[in-house]
Amino acid sequence: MDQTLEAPVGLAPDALARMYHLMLVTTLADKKSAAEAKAGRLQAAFYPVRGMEAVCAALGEVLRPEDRLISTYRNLGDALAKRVPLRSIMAELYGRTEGTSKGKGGPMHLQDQSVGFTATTGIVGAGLPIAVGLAMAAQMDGGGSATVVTFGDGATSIGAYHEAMNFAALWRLPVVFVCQNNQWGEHTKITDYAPSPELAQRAAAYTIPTERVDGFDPMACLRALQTAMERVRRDEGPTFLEFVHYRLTGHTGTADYSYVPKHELEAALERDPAPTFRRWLIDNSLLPEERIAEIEKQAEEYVEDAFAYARSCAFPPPEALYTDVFADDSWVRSLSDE
Ligand SMILES: Cc1ncc(C[n+]2csc(CCOP(=O)(O)OP(=O)(O)O)c2C)c(N)n1
Ligand SMILES: [Mg+2]
Repeated sequence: MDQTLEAPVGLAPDALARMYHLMLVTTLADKKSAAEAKAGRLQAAFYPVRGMEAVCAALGEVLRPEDRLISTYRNLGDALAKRVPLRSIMAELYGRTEGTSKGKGGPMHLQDQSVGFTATTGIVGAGLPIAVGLAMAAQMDGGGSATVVTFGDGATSIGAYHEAMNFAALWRLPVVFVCQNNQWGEHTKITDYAPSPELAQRAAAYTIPTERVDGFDPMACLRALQTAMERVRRDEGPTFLEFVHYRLTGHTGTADYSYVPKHELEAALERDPAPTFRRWLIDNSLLPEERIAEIEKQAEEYVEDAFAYARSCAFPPPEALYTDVFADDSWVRSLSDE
């Protein structure tokens, strides 16, 4: 794995600025959401994404509007990468009517069909067969678009993962598997549940091209994702990418994290994606410091605005209880008439 950031070849300053902005918004919104969860102000648990910012920023560069992204409960950065407005994300986490699912989905079901953020599932590993089905539909429609699915290291031990990999390989489906290896499955360390911590081997067994990538390095993440997306767009089948990083916080925004080995966490925090990227941009004169300051101001304002907006939105009224729950809810309504 590449441990040092390499200067990008032909990457426009705009792309670097966008990536830094997305990483920063993700970090700031994550910290604020965790604090709100601790204060009991969110409507459900919050699943921090700290440590995943580099992968999310790279996803933001490769995904096109027509592509679909399937995510997990740990989805803040993924949603931002697919251009779901932070206002709608936060309104959903606060359980308000202006949320992506009118406040009824919460973090486990964050989705925005209008931008191709197609589904989130709280069932570990369940996103993979959904992505494979969507990729198959895209293939039958003539191809060209990509389906990307993100999931944790723990998901690679789930049966649905293996069924999805087998099917995707056999049908050469246009899907990119993005494994966010943060080295923990809830409170269990990867070395305590996987005979080999190199999860890419599990995909290679299905003849799927794989790559292990330094998930703290935004440029390495970008290169790997670009290659995988090009393969999909050329109709050359699936790719499995294992992004190795580290969970920088507890499993949820309120969870205890004292069980993590101190030296491991300290080493991981040294590589905290947004500040590391910032230093690298300055040291390599890739963005002027004034531009960096401007991005930081914009990111802070964007986050502040989204939280204030979300808190100002109304909760769903009681009569909304049955709307959008059933495709045809007339039978439920008829019960109340009896
Ligand atoms: C099928 C299933 N089993 C167990 C759980 C409980 N659970 C929620 S998150 C989690 C850990 C998953 O770890 P990983 O896939 O590495 O994702 P991470 O939380 O680290 O992002 C578990 C076991 C669940 N949601 N679904
Ligand atoms: Mg994990």
